[in-house]
Amino acid sequence: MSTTTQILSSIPVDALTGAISVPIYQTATFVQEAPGVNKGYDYSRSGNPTRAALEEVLAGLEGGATGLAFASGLAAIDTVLKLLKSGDEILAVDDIYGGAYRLFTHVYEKFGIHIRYIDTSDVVLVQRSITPATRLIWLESPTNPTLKVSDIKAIASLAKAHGAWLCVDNTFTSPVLQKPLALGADIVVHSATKYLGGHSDLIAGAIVAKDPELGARLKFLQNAAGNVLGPFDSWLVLRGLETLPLRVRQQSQSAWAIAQYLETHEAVAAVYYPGLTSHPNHELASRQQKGFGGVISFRLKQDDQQSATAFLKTLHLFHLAESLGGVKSLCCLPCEMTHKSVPREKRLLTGVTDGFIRLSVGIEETEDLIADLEQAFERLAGNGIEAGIPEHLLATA
Ligand code: P1T
Repeated sequence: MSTTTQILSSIPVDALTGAISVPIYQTATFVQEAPGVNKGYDYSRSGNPTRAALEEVLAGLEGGATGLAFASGLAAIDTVLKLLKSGDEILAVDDIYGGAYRLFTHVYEKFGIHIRYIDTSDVVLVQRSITPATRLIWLESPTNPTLKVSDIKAIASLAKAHGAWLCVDNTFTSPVLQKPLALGADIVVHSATKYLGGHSDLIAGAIVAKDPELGARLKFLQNAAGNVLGPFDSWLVLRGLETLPLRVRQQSQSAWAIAQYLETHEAVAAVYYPGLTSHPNHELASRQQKGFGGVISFRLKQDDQQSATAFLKTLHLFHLAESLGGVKSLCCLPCEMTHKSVPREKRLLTGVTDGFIRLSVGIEETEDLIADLEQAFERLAGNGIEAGIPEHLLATA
């Protein structure tokens, strides 16, 4: 069955009225017939029918036993970390979303959880880095923002052999392009703010656990701390999911064309996109993913913040904003925006320079997006001040 058919057929029709759109149960509580006697719901933190419909679809899409919907991607990540206890260790990918880095390092380190960031695209390094204290291996694949790809299947068997959980942040590919649980991961998390929601109009997160017992532990933690997604936002994500395969297909096609365009552009020093044969993990990505997604990163030859900022400010269709995966194209400067909480020296080690640019490709026509980039390159070439060349040098140039 295709993913589109799977999504559309698994969203339930309302049993009471036949409504084809899941009703929004905007309620805090549910009236009980007698204490403890209810119709399956007692209080919306513990469970809500609109959220439950979404959670069911998420579990199905990722191929897991339990789906859980959260108030944000970070709330979902936070809940996975609560599986750990003091003295446990996390091995995490070194190129990681800045907010996840902040949560790991600045919140969980102080509770005695040790985090080591390594290049997980190197399986041998992962193997060497596991210690008896390693309880969780954390991957983003592809990573945010350098689009590095790690071998989920190989790392899953290492994790299993050492009694650690493997959690994959599947935000960048969505279940349309990659199914980490089928490759052996134990947990998948999402910033549902991105592709799953798809319209940049909500903040949401998701967890899918492969195993029902682990799912029940995560559900307990979610309810205990109250990190839930509200009914209306649950409905918005459900509605977004209906077009997920169509959006991701268009975004991937455009991104591939744009990555090729950028790679041959004289003003570009490097392009990071797993769909390019020049990408170091291209072969693995082709095997592991059904497509390469809608995010591309690149560096200008003038690899400094001033030039990159000038370039970003001249784009019209790519809006300068944090986030990704929505129908409208976005662009950002990770060093000042999404990855500001990662120390500069750590960022530079993973290649995220001060002039490093990230694009999130939307569903606009491919040629219009390329034309937008082209005019920005022309302005960069034609205008030394905007390109960051100091005025006193321009005078002598
Ligand atoms: O923003 P939130 O819904 O809490 O999700 C956090 C998150 C988790 N994982 C990945 C891979 C992410 O990219 C994010 C959020 N990222 C951005 C806001 C961004 O622009 O990169």
